[in-house]
Amino acid sequence: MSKIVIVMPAYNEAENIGKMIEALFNEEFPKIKDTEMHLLVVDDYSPDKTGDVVKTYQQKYKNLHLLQKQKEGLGWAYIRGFQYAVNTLQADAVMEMDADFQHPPRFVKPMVEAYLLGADYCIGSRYIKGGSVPKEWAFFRKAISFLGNLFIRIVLTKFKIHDLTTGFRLTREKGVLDQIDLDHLMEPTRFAYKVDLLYQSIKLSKKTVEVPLEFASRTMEKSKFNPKEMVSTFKVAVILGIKDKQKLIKFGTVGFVGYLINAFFLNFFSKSGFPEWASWGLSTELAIINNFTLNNLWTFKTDEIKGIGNIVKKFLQFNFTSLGALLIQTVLGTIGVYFLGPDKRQLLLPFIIVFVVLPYNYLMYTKVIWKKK
Ligand SMILES: Nc1nc2c(ncn2[C@@H]2O[C@H](COP(=O)(O)OP(=O)(O)OP(=O)(O)O)[C@@H](O)[C@H]2O)c(=O)[nH]1
Ligand SMILES: [Mg+2]
Repeated sequence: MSKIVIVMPAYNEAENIGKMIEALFNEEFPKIKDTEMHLLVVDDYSPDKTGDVVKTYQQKYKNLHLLQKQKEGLGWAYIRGFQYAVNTLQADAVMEMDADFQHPPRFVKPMVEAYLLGADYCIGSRYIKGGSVPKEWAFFRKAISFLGNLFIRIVLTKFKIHDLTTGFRLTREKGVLDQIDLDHLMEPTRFAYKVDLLYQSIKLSKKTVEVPLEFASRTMEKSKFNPKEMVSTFKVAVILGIKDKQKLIKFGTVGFVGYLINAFFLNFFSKSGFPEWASWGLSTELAIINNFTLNNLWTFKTDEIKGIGNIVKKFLQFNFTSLGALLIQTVLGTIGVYFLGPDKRQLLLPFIIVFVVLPYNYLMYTKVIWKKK
């Protein structure tokens, strides 16, 4: 049976935490089948004695745990909670959930069900059908939340996921959480740690699902909506977005150098009286040699092919996959020149490269030649 630990940071939540514990243990957990549900409250020695409330309930519920530590901010509360849940409690999956009822307890069950159906990462989503943000929120706050999310979706090019800043999530330990270096997340003292964690989790997860979440407003106390948190969240998103595109940028640069070589020799060979097909074919092959070498040493440095035998083997394979590109360019180029005339030759080449050859190449390089082990 799977063991799921809900990690719940609570700072000065003495008024909420008792109600939350009762709602989970009395109402929600009994409805969840085929799992052992646990709750781990992470308290930073709250002055209002949140920890003491939890201790009282611990006598009643054996699956209720308390981790107390010094205050270091929201990210660290979750990180230390995850580590305790995995190392000490041996969790198969962890959930992130707030203590202030903004994540209503009734949404735990559908998340667990998605996990039991095979999801590695479940995202409680406010921006899919069935999900929502509080009606009480002012238009301004709704707009900030929606546009902020949209911005992060664009920066990270994660259009398939609708809610990238939600705090309600479930993560499988094996294959996802156990692959993440929790001690080195970006902005661990802040809310922004969520974006880094989400970005890494989506990458590792084979099956990510969004489950609707009706996000509630704070019931007990006034919200402390904070522009500093917002700025750091966007900063993390932008840094991750650039990192994410690094390979693509390098690949594009190598491709451009390849294009220059291609263009130079196409001109050279055709001026030297080579037949049309030979000029295209030869100049393309020279570009292929350039691309293999530069991509291996730079773009895919982390997966660099080493050793003469391996390099020869992979170079042959590279040529074989490039045969597709060679064919595409030679055929399209020859046909193009036939219809448009030789003066359009230099114009034709970049078109064929950008729209046909580059997408084909990137796919082949990442999925075949420099495929991750
Ligand atoms: N242990 C611990 N818990 C924290 C800390 N900061 C926040 N929390 C808890 O983490 C959860 C989320 O924090 P909130 O302050 O509600 O953050 P928020 O939901 O983004 O903002 P609000 O709109 O003000 O509710 C709550 O259960 C808090 O009690 C912290 O530094 N340490
Ligand atoms: Mg809150």
